Amino acid sequence: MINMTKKPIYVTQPSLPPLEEFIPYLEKIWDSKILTNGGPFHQQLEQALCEYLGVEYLSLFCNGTTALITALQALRIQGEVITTPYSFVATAHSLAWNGIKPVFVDIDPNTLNLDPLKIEAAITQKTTAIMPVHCYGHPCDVDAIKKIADNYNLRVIYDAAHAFGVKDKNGSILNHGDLSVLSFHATKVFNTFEGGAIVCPDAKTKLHIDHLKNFGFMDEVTVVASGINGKMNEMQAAFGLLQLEHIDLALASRKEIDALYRQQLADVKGIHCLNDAGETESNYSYFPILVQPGYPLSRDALYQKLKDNGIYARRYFYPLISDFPMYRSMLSAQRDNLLVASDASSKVLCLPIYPDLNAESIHFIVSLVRSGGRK
Ligand code: T4K
Repeated sequence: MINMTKKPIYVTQPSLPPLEEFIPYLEKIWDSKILTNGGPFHQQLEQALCEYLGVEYLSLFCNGTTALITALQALRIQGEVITTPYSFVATAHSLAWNGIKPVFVDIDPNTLNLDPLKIEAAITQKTTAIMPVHCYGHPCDVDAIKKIADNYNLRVIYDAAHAFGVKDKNGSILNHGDLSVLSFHATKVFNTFEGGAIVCPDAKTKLHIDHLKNFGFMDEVTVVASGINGKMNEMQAAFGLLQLEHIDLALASRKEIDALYRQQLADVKGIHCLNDAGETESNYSYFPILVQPGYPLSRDALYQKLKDNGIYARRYFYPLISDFPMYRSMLSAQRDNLLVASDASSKVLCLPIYPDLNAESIHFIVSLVRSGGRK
């Protein structure tokens, strides 16, 4: 079997609505000449997303990283923050940009999310918060994390960059913690080219965050905080509104791809498909497999084999954040503190998943994985 399309297949490809559907939005922007600073599309998207996601308040941002940095500012987090090494590097960088020391704690082998059983041992006098990640959109153990946070008077900021639309038995996963931060980057389930949002528990917090993302301006002449420029512009917001019209179809298509992979890889010795973490609604944002010892190829050999055949799977998350030069000398970054994360990081491979990935491509990818060591 060969890659019939001959086109490279990447780990993801953004969903784009038909271009002609975007033109009327652009015409409105051209007419109004309102390009940014909380314009009409920005307001509409905030409201539409609150309704769609099942959250009360949300503040849009230019990207997820600026939103994370601002979320930490909003809660005036300082000192040390407990976080996961098994994530995209922006999680720890957002702490570093605030002068906060990330303290890495190992992950749960089943969910690959921060392991609540290991959090308490890492708490010191300087700990002020926990920043867990709902990795691949699979929810963290939010109840256990809340218990620890309540006991030690810590704040919780969820990096929910992967968790658009995910629900648990109580509704949106984004309602947990003090704040949750989304990414709407091109590679995410819901994208606004670049973009992000902070989900806020109340109107007062949202107002504070709205000020912070606009230099701290409250009105024309009043600056109430040393804010930043984190605003989403009107073109991104308009695109988001259009994307929302197509999101249910996109999620349904992801669900089918996820099911197809699971079905066709179920009997492959040494390939473990990561399961959900008890969510009632998933977003199928990634398709991580763990390449175990029983498989004839190493993870990196399989990665290379796929690549040689035009399939660009990705090793999210390898290397661990704690292995990057700016973090690796920290005590908490040492490998013996992060055994589960190190193991997962050496075995994981995210297979391509996106709404337009066709059945033929999936069969091709599966055939390469199934054929293991064979050429
Ligand atoms: N927290 C977490 C847990 C995150 O995962 C992220 C971002 C953040 C925070 C920060 O949020 P943002 O500030 O980004 O909003 C990608 C994304 O750039 C990054 O947003 C994402 N996580 C991370 C997991 O993945 P790379 O370095 O893998 O991106 P790149 O450019 O290699 O893209 C992967 C593939 O996607 C490409 O091979 C082709 C395809 N692609 C990519 C882009 C950008 C397209 O088809 N079109 C595109 O426009 O980081």
